[in-house]
Amino acid sequence: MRRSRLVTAPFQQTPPTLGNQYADDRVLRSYLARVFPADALREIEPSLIEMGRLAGDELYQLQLADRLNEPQLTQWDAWGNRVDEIELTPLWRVAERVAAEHGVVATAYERKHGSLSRVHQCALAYLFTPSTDIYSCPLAMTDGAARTLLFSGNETLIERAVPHLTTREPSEFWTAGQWMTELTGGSDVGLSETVAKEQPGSETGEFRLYGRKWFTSAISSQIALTLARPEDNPPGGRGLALFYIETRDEHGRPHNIEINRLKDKLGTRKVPTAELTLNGTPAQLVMGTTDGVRNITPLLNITRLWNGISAVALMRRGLALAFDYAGKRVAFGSTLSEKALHMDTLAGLQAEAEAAFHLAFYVAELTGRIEAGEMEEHDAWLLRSLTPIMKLITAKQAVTVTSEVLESFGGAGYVEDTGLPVLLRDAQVLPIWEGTTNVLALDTLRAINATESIAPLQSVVTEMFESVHDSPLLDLARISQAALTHAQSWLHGVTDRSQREAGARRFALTLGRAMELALLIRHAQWSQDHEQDNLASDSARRFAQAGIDLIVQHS
Ligand code: MFK
Repeated sequence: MRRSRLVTAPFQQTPPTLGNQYADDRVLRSYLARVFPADALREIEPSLIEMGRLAGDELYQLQLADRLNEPQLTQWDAWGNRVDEIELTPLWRVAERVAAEHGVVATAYERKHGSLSRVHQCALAYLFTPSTDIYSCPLAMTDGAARTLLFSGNETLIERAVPHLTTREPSEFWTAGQWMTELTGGSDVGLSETVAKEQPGSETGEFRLYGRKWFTSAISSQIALTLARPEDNPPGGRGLALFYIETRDEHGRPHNIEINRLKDKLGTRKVPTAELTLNGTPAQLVMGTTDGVRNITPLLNITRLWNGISAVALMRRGLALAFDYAGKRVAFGSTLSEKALHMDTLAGLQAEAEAAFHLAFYVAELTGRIEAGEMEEHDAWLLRSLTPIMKLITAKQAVTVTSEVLESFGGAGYVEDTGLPVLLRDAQVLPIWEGTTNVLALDTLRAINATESIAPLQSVVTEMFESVHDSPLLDLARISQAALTHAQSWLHGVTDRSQREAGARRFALTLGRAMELALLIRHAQWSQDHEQDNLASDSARRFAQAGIDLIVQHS
């Protein structure tokens, strides 16, 4: 007699999935409902629903399938010719088309909704970014280059490049690089060694550039803005000039540019970041023969905004997956979503992400108001001071939150083919490029130094609290205000240069957390009043409990 074998179905874990990334995003939808007039929101919503669908479905599936692909550099062809061709990954090729068609850059320049078009564009970028493996990098620089060229008033270059940078037609779309970093430094750009030699007889500011660029992201771009020192100019940032380069000649070959190698990076591995030698690269002056560092700052400020939007986007993606998984994963007799500690942990991360979201989008609002000429009192000061603060704090939050998200999956979060580890690796670039935390903390001091006071920040925060009437929220408002008062007294009290510098990071982070809390409280009150929703209030409470004031005396 044959013995019957007991057959049990093997355990199978249901993986996390994503829905429509716009429809499922309480924070984004609630925020847009507050800042957009209802008719304008109705107009922009189809674009967000469509981007949310792509991000949660086709692009996400492509991203998972594309995991092992990386850009390839071919330096020589079979016949010994130097070609320096870059082959992008399949996902990036799709991302370029989708970005153009959906106006992920263009929306800000079409300005169909005045200053709020910048917010609309950032919402599209926020949805698009986590499913496209840092294609946000070339888009950020494209946006920054368009902004910088428009600001320069150089009509020849504006006419030549801006229509390409801001088009929705994929075949016409150009992206831009931002080539600043040299071997001498990523932060101290004034040390740049690239030399610019004026072409004899040139009347239109034509130069040839000679030097090495050490960390050039998205080398596949059609144009780049870069810095070089015209011969006989003095050292330092003032002696540099801002140049416009078209990277390929009429045959599609690099324009006297050698791509020495692609960088072997911890993350952002789909981004073709290269070391270059400029060997007589034709370049045109953008605005004057000096002050290159100052003249490129419009680009820096736009890419820093993108950095913040990318930070909140990566946090959102991690949390969307973690919350979904918590409903599917069973351990010790129940789903993780029924476990108080697991959900408490996720709620703490959600609070950080939500606070960061409001600061990043507030800087988008300020950027939009300045671009559209709809400035309110203090806006210019606020934008200059809050851009570095927002960039540095959201980047740090992204690293913390994505690290915790991986942990919330246990071992699966550490295994590459879940598609989870890349979140942390990509987040880790955010505090490094576009100015490290310390460089931006010092930039914050420089921005504030002119007035030696954070009074404009205190006054907008006071204004924000005028609409707050819920008693627990008012208690939280006092925490934000107390942190700002402390920061102001630190600024007045610490006059020693070295002590001030040593405390700059804690000062900037305190301003960032106080501002994030204030924005979260204002929104939470609105959400209580208009949506009868207390979730934002819960996040505000948790965020405040995690600590706002990080300044230690005598630092
Ligand atoms: C996901 C999206 C992310 C996008 C990815 C893009 C990938 C690209 C990869 C990269 O290229 S990363 C490299 C980026 N590099 C940096 O971000 C440089 C970091 N270093 C700094 O930011 C330094 O603070 C800085 C180079 C600006 C200091 O240079 P200097 O030579 O010491 O200049 P200085 O004297 O401080 O500033 C010159 C002028 O610019 C001053 O104005 P004035 O001439 O009127 O006095 C400054 O006030 C002004 N300025 C500096 N930073 C400014 C600014 N103005 C407005 N906004 C700012 N942020």
